[in-house]
Amino acid sequence: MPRAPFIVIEGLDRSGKTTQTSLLRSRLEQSGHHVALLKFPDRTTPIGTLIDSYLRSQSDLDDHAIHLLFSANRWELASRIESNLKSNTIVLCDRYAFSGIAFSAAKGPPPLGYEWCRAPDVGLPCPDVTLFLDITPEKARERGGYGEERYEKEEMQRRVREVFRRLGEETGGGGGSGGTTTRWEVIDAGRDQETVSMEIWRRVENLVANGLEEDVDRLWK
Ligand code: NYM
Repeated sequence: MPRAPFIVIEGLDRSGKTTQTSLLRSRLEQSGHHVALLKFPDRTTPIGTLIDSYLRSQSDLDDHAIHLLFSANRWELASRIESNLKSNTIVLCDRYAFSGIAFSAAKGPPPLGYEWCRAPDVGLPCPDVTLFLDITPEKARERGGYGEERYEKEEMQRRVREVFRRLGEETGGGGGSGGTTTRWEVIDAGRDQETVSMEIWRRVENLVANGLEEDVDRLWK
């Protein structure tokens, strides 16, 4: 029996990621699929509580320490992702390891280093498709700018976007380190909500209709 696909939606802050994730979930459910919606960071777990406090600047942590907590927060849910997929429940995830690397590697000085940032996430379940919602910092500003949390600054977002671009090239190409083959789809998220959601549907339609025979892959392994 085929398993369900693992779909990740990634993107910059203000890219409409959370809205699009919820629209996609409704559409999948209306088509009769079971869907488990996850969001990283998952602020409800004990590790997530530490992350939440850090993001709101209510606590301070060393850059390495917070990076490892974000990754641990994903590992906490890794087995749930796998068991859902096996029982034919689509896993739809709002942010994943790619955000973890992009935001941490864009920090500094001193820089953490791209390879170091990627290491703790090696071996996590690999998404079958990653939809990257791309938006220019200028367009994001038009949408009302950034909020109050850490990282929500234009210069930082510009650097984050660069790291995402690298991740897409290395991971999506299939020729990247470790040969991981998530299908990496860049979607212009600067357009209106309906156009973006139609495009997302177009890019996942076949995958969800057919399911997958092969086991879940591992990230960067
Ligand atoms: N973020 C998110 C990280 O720095 N590392 C991670 O591993 C993840 C999953 O947290 N600015 C950052 C990106 C966001 C912030 O995300 C909170 P959201 O989607 O606004 O709750």
